[in-house]
Amino acid sequence: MSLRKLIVNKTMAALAVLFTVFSSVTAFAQETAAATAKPVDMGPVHKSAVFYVLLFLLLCLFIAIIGKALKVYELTQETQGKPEGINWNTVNAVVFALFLLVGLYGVYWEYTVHGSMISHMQEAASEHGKRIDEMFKLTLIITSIVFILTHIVLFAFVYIYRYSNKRKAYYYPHNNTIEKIWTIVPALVLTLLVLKGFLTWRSIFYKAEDPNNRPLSIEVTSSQFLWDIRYPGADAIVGKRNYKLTTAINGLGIDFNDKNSLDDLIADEIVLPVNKPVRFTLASKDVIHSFYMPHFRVQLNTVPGMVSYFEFTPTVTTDEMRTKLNDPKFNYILLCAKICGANHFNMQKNVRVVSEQEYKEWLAAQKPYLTNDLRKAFNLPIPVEAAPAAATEAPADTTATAAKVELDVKNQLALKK
Ligand SMILES: [Cu+2]
Repeated sequence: MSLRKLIVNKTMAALAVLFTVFSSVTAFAQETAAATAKPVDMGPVHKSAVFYVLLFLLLCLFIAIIGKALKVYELTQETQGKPEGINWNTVNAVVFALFLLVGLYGVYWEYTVHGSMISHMQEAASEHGKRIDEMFKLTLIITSIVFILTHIVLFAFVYIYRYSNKRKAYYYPHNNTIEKIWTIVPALVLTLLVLKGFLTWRSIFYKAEDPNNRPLSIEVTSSQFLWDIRYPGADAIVGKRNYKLTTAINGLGIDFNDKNSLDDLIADEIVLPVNKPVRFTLASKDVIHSFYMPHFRVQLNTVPGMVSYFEFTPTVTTDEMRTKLNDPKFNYILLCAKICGANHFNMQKNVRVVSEQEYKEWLAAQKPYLTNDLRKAFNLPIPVEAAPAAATEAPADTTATAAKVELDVKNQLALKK
């Protein structure tokens, strides 16, 4: 009888705890309701880590209280001669079934809400982009079907075949036919996907050069946190570079002893003629960045110490895309897709795809890389109208790199005088 009394007391205690939690929650809710009348700045509270730690501890405490209350309820049942209590097998099975339903709704939500966010990306604006999109769609369709089916089977089995003392588990150790099916089918599907990926990759990176339609060459160099863009001049070739030639006035280390460098142009944006192949030469001055132009389905790392290439053909001009998307402010962009440092988000450049005629007009308006200071440093003749008197005293022979660096210093000193 005294035990029974104790249990009764425990139940009372559990009820008292539940009542306290309920009343404090209600009181808090009322306080918040009152606060809506007079707005309070909760910003600093929501930003502090302590707030979330406390919230987490409160949640743990809440779960622990519920657990204790249930345990007390079970003990009471037991002492009253009802040994069954809560059927945890059924509870688990129902939670699994709910998890499946919520999960499937999550998949639906992800596809519709986030799926519609890529509307600006719906059409690839390059030739190879269409092939990449096809692969992406095929992979997504196959994996979605497999994902949904396997998860329905997984959770439905847990629910349907939960423990019951009315039936006995069926012993089914091995079946060769099933083993064969679930080995061969995934192997075939994966072979198809990998082969398609391999062929797509080759078609993008191993193009046979067409002598009648040579790609336009553009060099892009990344550094923390900007892009340097170099266009070739009339010769259509960007000149050589050597990192040893890097100085304050020659940030890219361009070798102006190479004749191809002399007419190279500096640009502030990337402008591409439509339907003409373009070959980007990519390099980096400090860390690994990633050359990413999402609308053209172009992405390649720029790696310090090595040069990489990406060749593609833009097929839709900026104006056409603006009409298609019904967005007069639309612009293609170049981004850095590597978290390369604190101001990584700043690495953006405007990209414009225009007609051949517009491209030529734009190119004619770009400034040359070779400034008069650089001409002095490389001992090159300075155009008559701009030549200052001090530039003529540099010695003529400059074949060795060491001599060039020395000369550079000398010239800079001369300029300071
Ligand atoms: Cu970067």
